[in-house]
Amino acid sequence: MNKELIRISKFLSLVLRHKPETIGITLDPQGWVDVDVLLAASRRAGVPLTGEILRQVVAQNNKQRFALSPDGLRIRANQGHSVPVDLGLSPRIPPKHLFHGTATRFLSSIAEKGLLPGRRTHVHLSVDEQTARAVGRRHGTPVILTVQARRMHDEGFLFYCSDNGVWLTATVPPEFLIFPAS
Ligand code: HQG
Repeated sequence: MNKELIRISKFLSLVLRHKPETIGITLDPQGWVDVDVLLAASRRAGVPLTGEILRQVVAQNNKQRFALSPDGLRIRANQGHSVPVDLGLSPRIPPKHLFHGTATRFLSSIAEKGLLPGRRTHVHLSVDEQTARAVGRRHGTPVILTVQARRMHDEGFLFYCSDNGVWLTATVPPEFLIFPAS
């Protein structure tokens, strides 16, 4: 993605995940908004978005953050919301281990309270350590926590996998976390 598309992607993350009201749109309960409505509202807010640019961002986005409906008339974020939406995902059986990247400064709180979703609707987990490291680096010195996902599942916790491959769960109590040896 070039710089302009990255800028548009960040704008879309803001309005499709967190603050649709900043451009005067509302998401439906599943997180969708009409493409025409989004384009008009974006232009009114000074973001020169066209249908063609939108399709490029959806197609080229490095994490496939956004999805168009099959008829191409609606768009939503695949995950990462802070506004409550029902993505319609079915619970899935997770692999034995999933990974969460965080920053060292959060470790004592996480050891005490477990992983909490914060302002998002879910805790985000990845299947690979490399992704977790990149996520952790956004917050400071990265550290990778191993989540005993299958054990959690066997004890009744629900896991979902978003359309772009991010594993989601409500919280991870500390007893299911493996901390790296320090
Ligand atoms: C931490 C990006 C203290 C948690 C990424 C994280 C991801 C705690 C931070 C997606 C805690 C929340 C989400 C506790 C958790 N005490 N800190 N008890 N429990 N934390 O940004 O997982 O690029 O809301 O470890 O790739 O970093 O935007 O979550 O450090 O998939 O598409 O609180 O965002 O995706 O930070 O990132 P975030 P995240 P996009």
